[in-house]
Amino acid sequence: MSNQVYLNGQWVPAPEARVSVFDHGYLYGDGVFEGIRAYNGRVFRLQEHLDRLYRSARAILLRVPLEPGALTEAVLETCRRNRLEDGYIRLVVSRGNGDLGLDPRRCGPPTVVVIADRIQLYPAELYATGLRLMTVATRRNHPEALNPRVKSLNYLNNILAKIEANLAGYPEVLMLSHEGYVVEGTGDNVFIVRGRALITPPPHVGILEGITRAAVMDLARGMGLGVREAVFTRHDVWTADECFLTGTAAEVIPVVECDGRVIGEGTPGPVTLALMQAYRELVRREGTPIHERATGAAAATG
Ligand code: PXG
Repeated sequence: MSNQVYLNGQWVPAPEARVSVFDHGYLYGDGVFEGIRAYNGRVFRLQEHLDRLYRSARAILLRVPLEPGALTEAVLETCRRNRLEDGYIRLVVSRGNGDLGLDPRRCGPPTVVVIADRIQLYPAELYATGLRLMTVATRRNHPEALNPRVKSLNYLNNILAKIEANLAGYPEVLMLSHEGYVVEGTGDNVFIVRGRALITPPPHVGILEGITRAAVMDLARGMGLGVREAVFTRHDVWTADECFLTGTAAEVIPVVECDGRVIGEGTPGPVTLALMQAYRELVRREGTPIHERATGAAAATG
């Protein structure tokens, strides 16, 4: 049976899940999305992902045509119909069908899509050896142009950075803000470690407020580590004790080199390893159950 995709209130087989070429999501990248993980029959931080989707939509004056309860159910039902217990969920809301002009007032109802599928992971050995990164010339969007806090369908900025990564033979890269501060990867947040403290860029400098980032900050505080949001430069990455990236797809992944400079000992450090482990335990413990559990066994939502 082919994958069942939620499209505007109905589930349709993947090959028939089509949107119009007049959809402003297609014509202009006019819309918002979320990438969500399911682990062990539970959707991790579903509420936080939906909250971020509604915030992104609000920022671009896009009305999500479903209430949060109905959208939650659409996500869970898409998982059930695809027998998804572990995998990746893509939620997309675009401006809908319009004409060839830019004016969003000419668009029909927004298009809502939920896809539940397998996940493409980084190779396991990268978690053991750590990533080698470089910084790229393509700057992250200026927050007063397209704010990176909006998880919009317009990822061209990040795709250009990814192309630089591909051309240079790197699996991921670090992007800088227009002012030259380190902000994030193309699809991950960045942390540096100094002693027993984590430092990660603050939202206002122009980052996506990652759900994984927030979870890792909480875990770190629970482990007695310092956690600080502050701007930093490439120099701070090169001279950090440790560095790692966080994201729904990547989880917590060590970084051992940046721009040819070896970070710390050149192997994943103790703080990073502890957080990787704590995060793996967290995702298996928490989440919104995909199936109702008759026993009501203590499955925390979140
Ligand atoms: N920054 C950016 C720019 C992102 O797109 C993150 C940080 C991490 O956020 P979460 O909430 O996932 O912890 C993201 C999310 C991919 C892919 O295929 C990754 C994202 C989005 C779409 C695709 O790697 N990243």
